[in-house]
Formats: sequence, C-alpha cells, structure tokens
Amino acid sequence: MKKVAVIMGSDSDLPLVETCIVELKKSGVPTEVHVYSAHRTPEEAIGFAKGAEAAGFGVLIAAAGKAAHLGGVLAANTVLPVIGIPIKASALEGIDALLSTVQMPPGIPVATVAIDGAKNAAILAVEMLAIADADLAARLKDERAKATADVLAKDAKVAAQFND
Ligand code: RP5
Repeated sequence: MKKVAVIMGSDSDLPLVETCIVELKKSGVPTEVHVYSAHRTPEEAIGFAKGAEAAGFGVLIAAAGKAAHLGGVLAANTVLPVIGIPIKASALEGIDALLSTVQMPPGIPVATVAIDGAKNAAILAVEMLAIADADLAARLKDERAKATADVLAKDAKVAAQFND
C-alpha cells in the first residue's frame, strides 16, 4: 500500500495534527510524519516532495499556520496529490493560513480542508488511496455506515424526548 506523509511546519502544530495521524493509523495506512517548514527549512521540504513518489508515498498532507506556504511548496515539487490543513496559529484565527493554502495558481492544486480540519485531511487521504485499494474502500464504507447509524440513533433520542 502507498504511504501517506504528514508534514507540519512546526512542532507547535502537532497537538492539532495528531488527530490526523491517529485517524490515518486507525485506517491501517502506513504513515510518516515530519516537521519541515517552507520558510525555515525550504531545502528539506522541497527535497522531501521531490523524492516522495519514488519513496512510495501516494498522498502528502501539509499542515501549517500563519503565511502557510508549505502545501504550495510541496505541491510545486511533486505530482502526488497534496492536502493542505490550514492551522489556526495567529491573531487572524487561521484565515491567513486558509487563504495562503487554498488560493493556489492554476496548475499546482492543494486540496484544502477546513481550518484545523485534521480529521478530514486524513479521511480524504485514505479516500484517495482507496481508489486503488478495495479493502480500504470497504473500511471507509463501514465507517460511513457507522457514522450514519450514530446520527440516526441521536435523531431517535431527540425525537423520543421532544416530539408529540
Ligand atoms: C507556521 O508558523 C507553522 O506551521 C506554525 O503553525 C506557525 C508558528 O510556528 P512556530 O513559531 O510555533 O514554530 O510556519
């Protein structure tokens, strides 16, 4: 199975990014985690992206806050899909990171999830790998069915409490 890389701009992002790592591991996807910054360690970030396809990665996840260029820098240096997680790390509450991550020029996409959307980044990465992996796809369908059952159980509880 292809691996997923989770790259964060700083270890200060880890408390949030951990949700993404846990979700990937729960799905049984081989995961590799690094701290590389587009600004502070550009050579390492670029080198990782350039080597990622040959190293067996299928998807890269980039988490960064403030002027968040990590997703874009990774995407500029690989044709693997890059998922961006804008991190809420400044006085601008993550809007800065959201716009820096999502507003990519044509030709170099970064699939951007919500501000602090770490769980969805992991699920999206697994969905990408599941295109070519029937077991992963089955696991995702199972999870989706459980989520549906959970909501319907909550609906039944609320309905029993309030409905005439
Ligand atoms: C970004 O700046 C990082 O991704 C982090 O969200 C933010 C702050 O980094 P530190 O100053 O905590 O290292 O590049």
